[in-house]
Amino acid sequence: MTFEISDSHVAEENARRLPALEEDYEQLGRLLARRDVDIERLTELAQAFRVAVPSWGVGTGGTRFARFPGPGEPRDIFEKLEDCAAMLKLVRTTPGISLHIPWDRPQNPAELRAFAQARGLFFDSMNSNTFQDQPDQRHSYKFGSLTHTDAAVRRQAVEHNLECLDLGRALGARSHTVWIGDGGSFPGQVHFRRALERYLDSLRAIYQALPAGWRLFIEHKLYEPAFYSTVLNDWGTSYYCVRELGERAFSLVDLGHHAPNVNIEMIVARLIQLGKLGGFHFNDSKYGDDDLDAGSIKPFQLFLIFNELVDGGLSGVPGFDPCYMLDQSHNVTDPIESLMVSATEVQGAYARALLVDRKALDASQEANDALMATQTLKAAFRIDVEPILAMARLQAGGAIDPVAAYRASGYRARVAAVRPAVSGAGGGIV
Ligand code: RM4
Ligand code: MN
Ligand code: MN
Repeated sequence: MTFEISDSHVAEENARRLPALEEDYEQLGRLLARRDVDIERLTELAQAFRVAVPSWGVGTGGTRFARFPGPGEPRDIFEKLEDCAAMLKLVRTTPGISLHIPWDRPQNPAELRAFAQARGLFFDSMNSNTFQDQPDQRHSYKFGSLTHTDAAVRRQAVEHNLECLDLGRALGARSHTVWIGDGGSFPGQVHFRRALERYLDSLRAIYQALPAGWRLFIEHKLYEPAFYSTVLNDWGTSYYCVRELGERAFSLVDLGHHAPNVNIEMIVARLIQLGKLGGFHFNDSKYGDDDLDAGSIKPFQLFLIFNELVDGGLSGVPGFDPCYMLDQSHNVTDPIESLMVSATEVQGAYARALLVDRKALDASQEANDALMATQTLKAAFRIDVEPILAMARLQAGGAIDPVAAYRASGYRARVAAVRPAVSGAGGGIV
């Protein structure tokens, strides 16, 4: 493998940073011991954390306004997997890949599966795309796909999802994620109730074809590309739909798909309580579905979400097994760097949520002590868990400082030399 970041490079990089890490880890260990927390145990839990990488996240960056291809961008799914392997080598938490079809449709799924396996990667979730027209497509999705008024268009959109299931089966995937752009841009354009009925009809056909052991995730979004109304607009509608569909259907929460200021951690708690939280698309945003790096704008919100997840996990809610995935688009950064930083941000939010003194929090809640309750959360949020994450990576064979090790490896320059610039490769536009 020409582009591999070698073990010796990682070891060399780590050797320089090890003394400082050991010092910081020891100091943090003492601080945590005073709170009755065993740092080794926390490191083990952080090490077991996993978050999947989106195949569309390593491709060409850009916004809907323009694309600015960077050097050495992957030209096909194999090169995307090479980039994912580089990431995995350094952060150790990202073996799972979410695959977008048709952007990354493999000609030969068995070959792609073997290629991934050889690099320690596997396919996690399949993602359908009926929000864009493809060149060879018979019916247009301009006025909708799974909810279109014309049964032939709906059928075509269902067929596409069935193809994703077939491909996913061959690739060894274990879930399917459906996000549609269907909705209306003008009042009156779409009959709200009939559109939702059509959505459910189409989803039922997809659900019935779900391979054994798979889960179906549906992703709500309040607006865009439809600007007035969307068919699957919020978590409540999503919850209704997954309940109608059956026990293998779950709601997926994309952090960018809510109105500004919506209390997402509370939505997470609701879905946990109702047994229908399927998973996440992590990203961050200031205004809309900005697809910025996880934890880059609202790290406290990310922590509060993980606070609910850890709490849900501890209370043994049946069927609680959320699937963590990143869903980002990178406009001004190297996608590999952004995805590595995002993976560690998410892992860090998890580690900090594990540090919440739950007994103290419960007691404050029962006693209506608002100040101490919120201080209990803040006390965990304020702890810098970086030494724990770095130690977890080191022990798993990764890099103490993934971005520094990546930059020093010269990976980007090496791939740029053999991957001539292409414009418009791979999705990430919505
Ligand atoms: C959408 C949504 C989907 C993702 C596409 C690329 O806004 O978040 O999850 O598949 O973007
Ligand atoms: Mn998403
Ligand atoms: Mn999105």
